[in-house]
Amino acid sequence: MKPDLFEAPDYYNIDDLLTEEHKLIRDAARDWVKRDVSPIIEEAAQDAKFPKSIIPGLAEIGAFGPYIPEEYGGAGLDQISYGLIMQEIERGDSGVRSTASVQSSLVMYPIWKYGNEEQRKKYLPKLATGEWMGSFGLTEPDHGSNPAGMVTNFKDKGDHYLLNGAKLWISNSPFCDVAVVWAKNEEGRIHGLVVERGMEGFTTPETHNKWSLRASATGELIFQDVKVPKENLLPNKSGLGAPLGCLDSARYGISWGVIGAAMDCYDTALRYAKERVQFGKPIAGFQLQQKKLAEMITEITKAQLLALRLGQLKNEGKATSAQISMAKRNNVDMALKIAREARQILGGMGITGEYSIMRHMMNLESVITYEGTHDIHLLITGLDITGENAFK
Ligand code: TGC
Ligand code: FAD
Repeated sequence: MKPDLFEAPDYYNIDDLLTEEHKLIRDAARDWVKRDVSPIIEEAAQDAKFPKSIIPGLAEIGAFGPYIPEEYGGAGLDQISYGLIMQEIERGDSGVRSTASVQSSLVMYPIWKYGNEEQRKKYLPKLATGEWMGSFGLTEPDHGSNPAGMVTNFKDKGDHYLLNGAKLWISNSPFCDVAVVWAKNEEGRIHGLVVERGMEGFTTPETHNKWSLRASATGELIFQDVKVPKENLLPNKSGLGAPLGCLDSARYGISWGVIGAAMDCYDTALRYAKERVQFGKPIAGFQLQQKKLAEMITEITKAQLLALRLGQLKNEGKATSAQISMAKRNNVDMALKIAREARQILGGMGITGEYSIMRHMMNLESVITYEGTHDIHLLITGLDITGENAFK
């Protein structure tokens, strides 16, 4: 892969709207990605292996629990800092950002918000350092967009719960130490349980042959009569709103993250267009290529402003789930379209691993599907503005 020459576009001087702390945190993450992710990520993706060597670095830049209070090992940062860290990591690779999203928003967040003090103290510090890695089991083979239909269930056996079922498409599953699993009790009410590796009957087979998110490990969580201690149930929230609350936090992070992938594609395509000569001049001098590049920077700028405003609302505790859906949907779509256009600017070179664009493009095909598909987020906006439910 070519050396990482990334220069971040900031067409509307958005840096002026950030605090010095935001910029320091962002720049530290940016430097780390350049130093520790860019040199290894293409090979990891080609080999379809999550590069575990980067786990300590992710912890060091605050990517595990950026907004979790420091008393539990988190970085105690605000929501804009969280977004900026996700942006920088996904500039490197969406699969690496996935690992951080899952650890922070889908594992640490529910333990922090829905767990008791003992659970917080037991799990959060180790998750913050990356000593333990987590996964989040909501999706099932027959229940993806409609998690309310889940069949994974647990029964009260007096001194423990007995858990049965299977989760599919689970990021980090093959190597997770703990899994936050959503399952129904005997009354059909959804609860979160922390399942630990080593519990008898709990297995995590890897899903192979993905063309997308190849540097992220994806797999199943299978529960066959797993005895889960009663103290592993998250006591402070139940019902579908509990996992969906975690998704709000992760979807918010994605709305920033994908800006990073888009910026990398744009920056690569702009540099290439200025250097690549055809018909006697750089291809950047042809109107057709300028149209692509001009539209890319316009869309990136709009997405940056959307994410920043959403971050301000999140900091004030005012962001609605529907606002988060709009940003996730818009920004992922923006990034995927930019990746496709940028790849064309590189011609044949665009399909090779010499450049990051094709990898971003393939990754974003997952990002537009997970955490609620492009369609589901449109229906969430539709319901919010009309009051009419078009899901069912
Ligand atoms: P519905 O009746 O609308 O809601 C049930 C209860 O949940 C509440 N609620 C929310 N709470 C918090 N945040 C949200 N975003 C919420 N949306 C709804 C709602 O108020 C209600 O509460 P209550 O107290 O009245 O019971 O539920 P529904 O069954 O009609 O479904 C709605 C729908 C379709 C929007 C929802 O099921 C959905 O979002 N589906 C998409 C599923 C999804 O996003 N799965 C993601 C799995 S995890 C993942 O992909 C990780 S990838 C990670 C990575 O690698 O980065
Ligand atoms: P379906 O729900 O079967 O949808 C198929 C198509 O039908 C989609 O186009 C969808 O938009 C459309 N559709 C569905 N319902 C409607 C409707 N009402 N109206 C109109 N169209 C509709 N899940 C986890 O729990 N944890 C994870 O860590 C995790 N990581 C993932 C990692 C990867 C790489 C991938 C690909 C997925 C991951 N997922 C995870 C699962 C992900 O959240 C689901 O794939 C996603 O929610 C969609 O579910 P599905 O794949 O079953 O598709």
